[in-house]
Amino acid sequence: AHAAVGYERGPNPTESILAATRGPFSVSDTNVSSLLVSGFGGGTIYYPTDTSQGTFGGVVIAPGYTASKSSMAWLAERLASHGFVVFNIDTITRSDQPDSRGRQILAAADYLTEDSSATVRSRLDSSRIGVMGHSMGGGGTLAAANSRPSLQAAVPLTPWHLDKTWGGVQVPTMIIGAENDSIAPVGSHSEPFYNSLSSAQEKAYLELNGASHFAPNSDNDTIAKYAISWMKRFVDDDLRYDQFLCPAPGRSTTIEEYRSSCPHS
Ligand code: 9J3
Ligand code: ZN
Repeated sequence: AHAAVGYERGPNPTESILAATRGPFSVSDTNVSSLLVSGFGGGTIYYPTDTSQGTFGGVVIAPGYTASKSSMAWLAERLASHGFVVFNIDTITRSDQPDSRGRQILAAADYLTEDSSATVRSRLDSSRIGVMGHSMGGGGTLAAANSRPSLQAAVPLTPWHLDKTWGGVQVPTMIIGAENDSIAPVGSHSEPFYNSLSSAQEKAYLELNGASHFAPNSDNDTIAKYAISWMKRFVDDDLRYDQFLCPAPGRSTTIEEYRSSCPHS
């Protein structure tokens, strides 16, 4: 046991809490119209209704090429139910490229912290923001982390980007790749991205066993468990989640391989 050192929210985590499709917090949501924002395409903010435990960290999620926010809604709501204010965004156009998606993630983070409703902002700790995205949105997640080192955590999901070198990223980053991804094959995307993270003190690479490029687009307990644990560990500094990250999990029916900087300091 240890004294609380971070921004712990919610009960002591267990495997079964993380495996459930909903976490311990009730969640409400509010839509942000694309017509009322600039720099990204609007979206849906999911937030815990609870106001009794203090503020929550924030997470911005971006979709992949041709996709809309609906493709990531399962994860946005699930993450919020563990105690995060989650902004699941649309991009300006569905064909925006990864670097543009990265700028849009940052514009959405700024909207969340500065311009969102009083209901949302009263629940948000604007100094603790993480970023996620799928495919080109995962490439955008790397780009966002590279350009804003003050972000607390990044989780690119089956990320796609033409740039294979991310040695400037200092943000704690967990890359989740899929073994059978033929659109962003791990050998030319996730694995070189992970191997290039020479400036990130805290990093992990999770490869989903037998999974496709589109694994992040529907309920996936492995993605949820590790993405939530990473956000809890680094957005909330919640050391209770170290047990799921270190020592690194071994190969299993759902995990092809896992590499990391364990132990996380
Ligand atoms: O799902 C993605 O964002 C895909 C990346 C992709 O289709 O790249 C080909 C141009
Ligand atoms: Zn591999």
